[in-house]
Amino acid sequence: MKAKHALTAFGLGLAALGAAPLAQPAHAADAGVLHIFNWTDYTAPDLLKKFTKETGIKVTLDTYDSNETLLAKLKAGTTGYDLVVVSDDFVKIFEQQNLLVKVDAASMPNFHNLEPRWQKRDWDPTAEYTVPWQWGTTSFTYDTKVYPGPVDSLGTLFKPPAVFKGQVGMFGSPSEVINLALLYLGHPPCDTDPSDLKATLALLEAQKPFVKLYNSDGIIDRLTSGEVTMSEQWSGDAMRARVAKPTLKYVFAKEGGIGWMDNLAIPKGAPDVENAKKFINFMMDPENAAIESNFAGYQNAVSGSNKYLQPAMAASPEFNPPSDYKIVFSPGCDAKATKDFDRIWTLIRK
Ligand code: N2P
Repeated sequence: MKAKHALTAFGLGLAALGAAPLAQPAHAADAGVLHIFNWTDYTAPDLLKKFTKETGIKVTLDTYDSNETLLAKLKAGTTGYDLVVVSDDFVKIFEQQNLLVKVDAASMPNFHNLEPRWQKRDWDPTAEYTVPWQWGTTSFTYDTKVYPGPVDSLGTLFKPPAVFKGQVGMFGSPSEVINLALLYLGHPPCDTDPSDLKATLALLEAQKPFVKLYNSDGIIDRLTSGEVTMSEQWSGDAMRARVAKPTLKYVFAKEGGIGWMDNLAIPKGAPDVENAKKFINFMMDPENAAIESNFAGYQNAVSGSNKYLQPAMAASPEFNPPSDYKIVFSPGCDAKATKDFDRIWTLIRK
């Protein structure tokens, strides 16, 4: 899935393409333009405006809903994008499939601003291909007006009370739905044990009558409009939804939640690697990292950014998981687990 964003409100988007004929492939002729492909609802407009102001480089933005969608898109061939955002558990997969350009972030002027714990990340220990974008957790949100709770378990999402029949939103990606289901059942992410997977399939099959849709796009709107009353969700989006509709509550379940860090990377075939590197360096500036956190509601990895955070966001429960909350990062599924997950996904979605 890809959503084209009309950024013309602040002078970007298609206007950036100038007089380029519409039929022109990719973006080879767009000197002075940076083409970003990022997750849905995840790029602060002010950040792009500031980047353009400081560098003269115009920016276009398209979005996707999952790592799987991005992977399929890049595998299909050159996309014309200069920058993409890949989650920790998919970085190795993209690397192994030869889809990324080396960025050698450690040699960039702002690299020293990264918090030491994020300079060497398991999925890219020498920052050869990526730098951190944002990190957060995955759990779910429900409307306390519809169901007063209390809720302390992922069981409310996977075995919902009757009031949620046909009311639940789940993400649209196999890795994010199945790994959360595995966590609920007490199994590790990317599990390939046949009996664990059988139980996971049974759980998701039984949940289906409660599920209105599987779609990672547009969740904030669906929760605030009441189109769904419970949804799998990422923490920052949960905060934004709750600010708009205070009866919504993001759950820190006793089973834990999935942790993730998304990372900036340059896809092979990027028309303008130098512009992409400029943006990567720009993102390791504390003020810029904070602009993004303030928009999206997620933690960043840049030291010194805290003083620029909006106090209400920085103090929000979604931004500050309880200290005893179990946050499980997925190691990244191997080919066998990916195949098993795809099989389960096909059965659930049919
Ligand atoms: C926020 C997107 C979060 C992506 N709208 C989680 N990997």
